[in-house]
Amino acid sequence: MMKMTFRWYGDHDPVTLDKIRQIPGMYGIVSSLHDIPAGEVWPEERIIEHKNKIEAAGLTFEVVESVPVHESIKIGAPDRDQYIDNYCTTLRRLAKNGVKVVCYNFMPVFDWMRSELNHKLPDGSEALIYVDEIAKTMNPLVADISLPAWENYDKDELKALLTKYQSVTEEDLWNNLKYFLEKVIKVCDEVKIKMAIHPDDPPWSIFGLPRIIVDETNLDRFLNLVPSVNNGLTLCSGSLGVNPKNNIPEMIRRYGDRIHFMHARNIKITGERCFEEAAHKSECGSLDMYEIIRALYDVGFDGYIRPDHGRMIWGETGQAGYGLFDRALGATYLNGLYEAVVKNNSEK
Ligand code: CS2
Ligand code: MN
Repeated sequence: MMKMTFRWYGDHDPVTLDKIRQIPGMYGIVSSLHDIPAGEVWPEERIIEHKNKIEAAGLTFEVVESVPVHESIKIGAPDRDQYIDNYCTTLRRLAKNGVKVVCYNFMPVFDWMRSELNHKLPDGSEALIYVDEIAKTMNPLVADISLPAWENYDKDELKALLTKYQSVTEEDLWNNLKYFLEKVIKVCDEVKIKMAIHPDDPPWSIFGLPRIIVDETNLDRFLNLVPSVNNGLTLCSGSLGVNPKNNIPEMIRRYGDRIHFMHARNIKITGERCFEEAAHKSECGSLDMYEIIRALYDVGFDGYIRPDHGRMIWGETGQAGYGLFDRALGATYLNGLYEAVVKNNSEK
């Protein structure tokens, strides 16, 4: 049985726990301690406080998205061991307090990237879009751009960081990821935490920085870096799916029990390296959401799933991609597909 979850950004999130609990079929919350800088150990009392708040709303706290990876680890800098130790300490504390899955990513400097955050669609809703031509002209060192998933670096810090990356190749990034995983997965095997890497979004290089978690060839390579089941995936349909060569249902069938967390969202490919974030329903975008849910059912997926970015609808304002309404519609739609697939199979 898959477990439906919803991302919550903490006390400052206008989408409150009280609202989230009213979405039918909601099992739990996916969350993080966003004020703690990457690389620092999470204080145990903060973890407990977070868990208690979520449980008081009748929800579970079994998935963290994300424990961010310090840039020194990705760069392979001499101080990385300290940050890896800190990461492991956080994992131990999370496991002790009931967390089962930890989502993270290995994208240099920037998390997900879009060229426009509130693009008006014909129906009046607003969506995040990506147009490669425009993205290529954006320069985070000059322009005043910052996206919700980005760390808040000032321009000097950013410049220093990008300079450090100048000599980091894709192969270096692979080596640094392996080095990180070899230490971290050992701890996960001991404390029973499943690590779930989030694919790069979009799955190609941006701002000249290497990106490696992008397609099937590289996901195969990733899973072989450390063969433990605890070295697994967050399969984000929207991130991988903007490359038409990535067949999401096929990937689900291929990776099966290495998928611990599913981000299910639709996207509409509008050109070469161009896409819009569509409503979740299959006919609204380029992905067949029914086939995605059917593949999850067929591989016996019993992990966590969440709707991913939503559009802004019904006049809602708030954090781009993370309003209540469209994501709630998404959760309900995914639950509906799942119920249909389950019933279809039990009638046979
Ligand atoms: C998320 C990512 O908002 C999103 O699209 O899917 O920001 C995700 O949380 C991180 O990449 C995971 O580390
Ligand atoms: Mn995602």
